[in-house]
Amino acid sequence: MDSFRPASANLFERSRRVVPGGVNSPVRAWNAVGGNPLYIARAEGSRIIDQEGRAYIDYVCAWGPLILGHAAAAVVDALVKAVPEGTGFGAPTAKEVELAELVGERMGGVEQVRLVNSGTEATMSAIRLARGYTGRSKVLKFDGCYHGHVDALLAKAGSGVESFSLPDSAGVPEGFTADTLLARFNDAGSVCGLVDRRCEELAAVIVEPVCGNMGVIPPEPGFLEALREVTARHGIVLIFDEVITGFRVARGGAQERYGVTPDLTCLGKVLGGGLPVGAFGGRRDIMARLAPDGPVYQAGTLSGNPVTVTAGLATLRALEGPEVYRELEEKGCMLEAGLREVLSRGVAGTVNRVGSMLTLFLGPERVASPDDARACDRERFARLFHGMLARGVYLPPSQFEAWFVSLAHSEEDVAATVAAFADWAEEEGARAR
Ligand code: HOZ
Repeated sequence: MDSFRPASANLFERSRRVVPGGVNSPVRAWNAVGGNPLYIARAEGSRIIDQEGRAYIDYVCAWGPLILGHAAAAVVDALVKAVPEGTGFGAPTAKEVELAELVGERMGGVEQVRLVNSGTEATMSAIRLARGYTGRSKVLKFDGCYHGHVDALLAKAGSGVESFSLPDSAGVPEGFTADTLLARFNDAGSVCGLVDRRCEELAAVIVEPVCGNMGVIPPEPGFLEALREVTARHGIVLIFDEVITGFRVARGGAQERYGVTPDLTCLGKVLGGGLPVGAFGGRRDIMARLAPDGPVYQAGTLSGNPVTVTAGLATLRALEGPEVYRELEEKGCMLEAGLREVLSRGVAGTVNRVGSMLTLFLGPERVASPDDARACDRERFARLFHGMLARGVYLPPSQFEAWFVSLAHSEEDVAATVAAFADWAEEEGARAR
């Protein structure tokens, strides 16, 4: 029993009796870092507050979508107004049209978009659509890129799969991944060769433009451009999974930041301001293959739910001006600089950052590939996680996840985080001596 957090420990014990592993998504069980997960009572701005009433500076931010921070007034006010008007109709609404227009206006390549309910649904549907559009069956994904728990994409996936060291998942018949080819992220030469050889079978190449589920790994210069060129040359659908990066790393997502336009884009929880939602969209001629206009079936009762769409509209409207992204960049930069300064005092590791998403890797001096990330010191990360928690900072409970800075994080929050890291590093150094 965790005597410091008995309320969370009690809930975890109760939960384990009625919920598999005690959680509704594996990484939340803290298996990668040990101990009992915090049970969150509420959250506000940059802070989550646990069942004991303790507040922590939060860098999970619901795994990315809370760019405005927790319980942002713009989102809460819109929801308070929308909920009494009805929580679901299973019929079209004006708001979903507005949201589709807004997404298209921000991401030039998204001429049409369809809402679904999660990032997993988005990638699953985008792949079916790519196959229906091209009449080909194979899909190429990258080692370490995670696209939700779609059967065909649970091959060498990152995120929770990596934390648990599962190469794959049980329950996925061989045939389901037989059409999935694997390539190395940031290795343009090998992927282009593979695509050239298998082009007649390949329907799609799917990639996280910034790898966010092996920790943050930015694309090397020219990598995304090479994917764009080789897929266009062979009529293969290039899919960007922007579930994490969309509207976070730039107003128009990673495709704007790196200047590479995919054929299809998958979006996730940010479109619902943190509520359950996803979307996929892209070129009109491809999207036209979807039912009811085309032969590729895809549907959902909760798709375009008026409450989630309301939260998404409020979030995107609040992320309007360039100053918003400047501020996110500055805060991310400040956190990176502070962490690096502490590393320079003799802690082995590095920081990868793209805008307001970053990962502190303990061990290697450079992480440019999932293999580099796998070489990290996971035990040390577990000590870091608990050391930071004890100092009031809540990190993702795995070395292989991204940290997210929101607009609600103040400079004082960032400075307190760096001070906590410095303090932990000193304690860790003393422990090693
Ligand atoms: N693997 C997800 C983040 N990359 C975790 C989602 C969750 O537990 O909510």
